Amino acid sequence: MREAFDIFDQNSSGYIESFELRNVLQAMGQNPTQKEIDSIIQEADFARIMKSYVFKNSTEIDNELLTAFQVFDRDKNGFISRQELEFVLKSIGEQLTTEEIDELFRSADANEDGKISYKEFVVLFSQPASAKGQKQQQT
Ligand SMILES: [Ca+2]
Ligand SMILES: [Ca+2]
Repeated sequence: MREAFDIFDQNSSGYIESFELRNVLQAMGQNPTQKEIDSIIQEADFARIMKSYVFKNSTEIDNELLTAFQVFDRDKNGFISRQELEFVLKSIGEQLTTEEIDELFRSADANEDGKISYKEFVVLFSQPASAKGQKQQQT
């Protein structure tokens, strides 16, 4: 969120000013009038601006991740337990050892409370592939 805010807040004033909003909208191919800018500034909160202009695509990604999360969260308590992770991985045919599942679970469970929240799940799947799977294949 902070990063996205900085895209708008080009002079780092901590506020999004109308010329900054205009610059960003123009960079995205929008051509708003000053009146439109003013009314956006006045009426729209920042979250709504971001949602409609910046994160259109990431919202779609979020929906996919949420669907995936719900597949893992079999008892629908809002968290993925170690058992749920293992069950789903095995049911989709992943041949993982107990150690590998432990490792995956630990890397996902950022706050180490023994369960994977949706936030942690998103982080796990948003990581660049290079951050995971760097294990050397020894033959
Ligand atoms: Ca669960
Ligand atoms: Ca956790």
